[in-house]
Amino acid sequence: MKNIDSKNHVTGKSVYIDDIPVQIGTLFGAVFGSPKAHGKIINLDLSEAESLEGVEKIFTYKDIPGKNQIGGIIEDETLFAEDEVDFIGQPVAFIVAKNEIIARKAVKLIKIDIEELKVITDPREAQEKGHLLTPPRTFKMGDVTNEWSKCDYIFEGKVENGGQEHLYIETQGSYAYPIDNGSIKIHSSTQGATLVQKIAAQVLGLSMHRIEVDVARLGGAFGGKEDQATAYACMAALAAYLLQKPVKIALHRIDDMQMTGKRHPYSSDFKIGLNKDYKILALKTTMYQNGGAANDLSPAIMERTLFHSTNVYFIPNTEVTVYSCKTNLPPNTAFRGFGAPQGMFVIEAAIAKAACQLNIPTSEIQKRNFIKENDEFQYGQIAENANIDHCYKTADKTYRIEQVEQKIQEFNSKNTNYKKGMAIMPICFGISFTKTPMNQARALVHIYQDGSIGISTGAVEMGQSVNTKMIQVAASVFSIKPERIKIESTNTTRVANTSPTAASSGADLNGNALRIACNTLLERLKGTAAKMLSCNISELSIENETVIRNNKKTEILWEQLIETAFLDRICLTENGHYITPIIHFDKTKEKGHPFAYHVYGIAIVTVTLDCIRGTYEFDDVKIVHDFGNCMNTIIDQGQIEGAVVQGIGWMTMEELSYAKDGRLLSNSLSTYKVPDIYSVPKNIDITALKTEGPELALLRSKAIGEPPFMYGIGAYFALAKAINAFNPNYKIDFDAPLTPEKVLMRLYQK
Ligand code: LUZ
Ligand code: MOS
Repeated sequence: MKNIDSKNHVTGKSVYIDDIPVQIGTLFGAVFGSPKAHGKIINLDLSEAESLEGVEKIFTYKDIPGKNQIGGIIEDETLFAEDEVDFIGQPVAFIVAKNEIIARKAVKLIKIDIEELKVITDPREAQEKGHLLTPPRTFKMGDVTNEWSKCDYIFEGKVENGGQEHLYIETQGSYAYPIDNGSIKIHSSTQGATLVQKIAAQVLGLSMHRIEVDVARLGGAFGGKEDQATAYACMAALAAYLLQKPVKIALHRIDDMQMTGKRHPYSSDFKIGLNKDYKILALKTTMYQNGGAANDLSPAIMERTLFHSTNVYFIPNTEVTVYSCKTNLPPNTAFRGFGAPQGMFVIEAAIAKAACQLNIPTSEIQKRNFIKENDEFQYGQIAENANIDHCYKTADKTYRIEQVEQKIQEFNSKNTNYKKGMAIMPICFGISFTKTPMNQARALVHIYQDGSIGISTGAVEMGQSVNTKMIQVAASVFSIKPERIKIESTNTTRVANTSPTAASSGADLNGNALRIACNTLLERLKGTAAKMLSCNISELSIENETVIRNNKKTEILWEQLIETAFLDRICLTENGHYITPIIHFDKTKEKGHPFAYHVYGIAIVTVTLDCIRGTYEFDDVKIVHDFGNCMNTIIDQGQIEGAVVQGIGWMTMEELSYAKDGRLLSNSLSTYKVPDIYSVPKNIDITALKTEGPELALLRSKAIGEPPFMYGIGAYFALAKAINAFNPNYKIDFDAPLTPEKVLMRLYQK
């Protein structure tokens, strides 16, 4: 099945927040954000803005009837600043006006006096001064301290990775209006409908049942709307509630870029020890996460960094610590990979450094240390179906790694101004929310009298095609045409208490809830058919919209079956509830079995570098990926291609730049470069590893959203190799993104 929305997307018919036909009298909101990164608010003068013709009202924290608090994990973030501001763009006031132009004009008329305090943007500086968002956490296995003496080689180094702007095409926004009985309906561009419902209720001082949140689809999210859509939904809801009028907000790009958090930059130190057979014996890492001014999802992201800090390797002695540092930047947040890319970049850097110093190919270390069946991850989970060696061998057989290397060497020996480089990037990503209680979902299925079906789940469609997969699930359980099935919007009154659609597990969790609901209905329908045929349920199945009895077609077709069931007063509605079995984690020991399963894969990344200009083109990304039993090849290939390009962007182009005063300098697409059609690899080859897939994946089809992002990390190491081929003085260092400017400096560094 193709993505069911594809035609409407390309013809512009799909409706996003800003396209919802508005009610008469709808007002428009704009946010006044702090112009300073840190300070005490001495005076806020709204008078001039308030007197602007067309301004309805300006809201501040003083107007909040409930709690001025939107922190999701830890209550440390206000909706509107009270006496202090902690980052530039931090919402201080919300202007509601007759139209958007007036609202934006009024923003400029607000005057604020701020007594400035010291601005910190560097996580190490924050840590030194004791500015931490949460206490540090350490994952340990074996005994690092006593292992160093057994190592033949020890290498140390420092790693920097930048943040990343989500750049969802649809910016943050929401549309809220009063409905009956003092309730509020919110259309929000959020990954987490229930989170918006819960926090909006808290801000308004209402119970959750007074708030209905509806999500049709998002124009992209990538994690940027797991937590950070909430503030804008709350602002619109607050104004709608207090004014009893419809209120809409949709951020302009430049405001969205300045005000919202991004992927976390980290600064890290590593120490790695190997024996003379290149077995990694010990790894010690300390990472400083730049959390921004409030927790947001940083504690959970820190946790996933720890989980993935050994990537796909078995390292018997490890000690990894992450500090979550409080700085005066917008609170950084979820972004595809959720801390894992940062952890994986560090271990790959450590291995690359060792290989560089030992003058051997990086793959010689990588392949000797792949995790094997029944090895223990440093968090206690035992590796099952550990496919990475299988991936490597398949990649070698399919793509001939040695030949790729030889060709590169030949090219490099014949060319002086162009050099090629190659890197192998293996991945291992754990599937499940690391917070066990979040791994639950529900789905609601109505079969209508005419045999058509409406399904609702907690999953949010954000371009990843989860809706298409949901229809596939229902169609396959009932064995009916997908055209009979409609997927409804994600709505808190139909499916309650949802986890955000995140952690690559939207399809697994919601699809399994849906499968359970559909199976229950199917059994009921078979009961009706058994009555019609006076036979046993066990003789019956439905195939291609026809009731089958003992492998023979009967006269009973789907529509007739449904009509009969309805007249027989059979309930044609069902709710399914799914929880991921097995998983658990004990934070006091930092051990457990947090993941339903792992996704493995390997990418071979090659690049051609123009050594005069410092510019480069990625030639090939050749991938062997463990899809399990892939339920939709087109969709999953699309996810991999997008993820690879996004990963390459993070590693090589996308450079967030902040001034010392905390101002984001790269606040538009002219100063922040994302991959475009010219910078995507010339060729992305994807080979599916032949496996049957884990039972805990939806229809044995493994989660796809985040894991392939990490293939992009290979881009850094491929580029470093190419630089080294031109400039032998260049000793690999780790300072991502490796932009053309940085590449050029390294090409000619002495
Ligand atoms: N969000 C979350 C995530 O709340 N918990 C997670 O474990 C996670 N993992 C990946 C992406 N988003
Ligand atoms: Mo996410 S990074 O919202 O799965």
